[in-house]
Amino acid sequence: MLRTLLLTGAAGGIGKALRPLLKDIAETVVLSDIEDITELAAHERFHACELSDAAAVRTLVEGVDGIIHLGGISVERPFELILRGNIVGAYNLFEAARNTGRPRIIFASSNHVIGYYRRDQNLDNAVIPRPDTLYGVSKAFGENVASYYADKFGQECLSVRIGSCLPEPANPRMLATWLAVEDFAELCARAFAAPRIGHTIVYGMSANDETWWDNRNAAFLGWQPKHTSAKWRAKVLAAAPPEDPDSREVIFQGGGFVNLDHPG
Ligand code: NAI
Ligand code: 15L
Repeated sequence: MLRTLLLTGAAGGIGKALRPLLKDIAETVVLSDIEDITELAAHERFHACELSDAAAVRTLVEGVDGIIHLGGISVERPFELILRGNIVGAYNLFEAARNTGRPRIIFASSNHVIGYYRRDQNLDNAVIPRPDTLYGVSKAFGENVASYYADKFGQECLSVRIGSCLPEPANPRMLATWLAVEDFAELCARAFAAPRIGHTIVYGMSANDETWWDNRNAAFLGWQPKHTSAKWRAKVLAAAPPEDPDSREVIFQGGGFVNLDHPG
């Protein structure tokens, strides 16, 4: 059990769903975001912080024993926003951790780091990135910062290439990419409890019937997802229009992100 866990991006979709599950991981959870969070459980407190403000991030990180870093831009946006939230933000967080006792970090990376691989390719965690968006590029930057800080300073980190962490899969693609928040919480618990993680990359998906991803190189974590998208299969397929197998969003792992306009 950690004494104090920091959760950035706590006002977002995953943050809200994850909060109740964190009381099994830490005695106190510090919630952080640029949006205010006013309703707090007994074990939670709130600390507003803009991730691009290095001094503020340093103060935020001081004294915590572990970090789940969800904060930042979570979809494709103009570069200035991505630069602030995901690139400067990730750098500030790792720099603050390095200078304040090196609390272990779980970094919310994304499947959009590898979105330009095809769905008929099975990927392990050693493949080179093929980002599908500037957003994916920024997540690859975060993974690289994590790798550098692990090698140079011994700052440990689990980069989780999250698939689709929503209450339930919303389209046929998500039958492969869906991650139950309970499985994510269990992964975080394993990462904090493991004797050593260095910098490890893991794909964040539940025990779905289809998958394009192979987590064998991270098997030492002992993470075995318990949930599956299979229970929504019939509902998802009934609601979805027929898929065109020749469309780019069906060919590539990143789905609709590969069709987004470049925001330049
Ligand atoms: P979200 O967009 O709902 O939440 C992100 C939170 O970060 C928001 O509450 C926002 O206010 C905060 N934030 C944004 N810019 C900030 C800044 N400059 N300083 C401080 N806080 C800032 O995203 P969601 O869905 O909860 O995802 C959480 C993380 O997981 C994100 O980093 C996202 O990229 C990643 N992820 C999520 C996936 C999903 O399926 N939901 C899939 C892959 C990755
Ligand atoms: C992500 O990285 C996004 O944050 C989220 O909004 C989903 O679209 C997810 O990937 C996905 O690929 O389904």
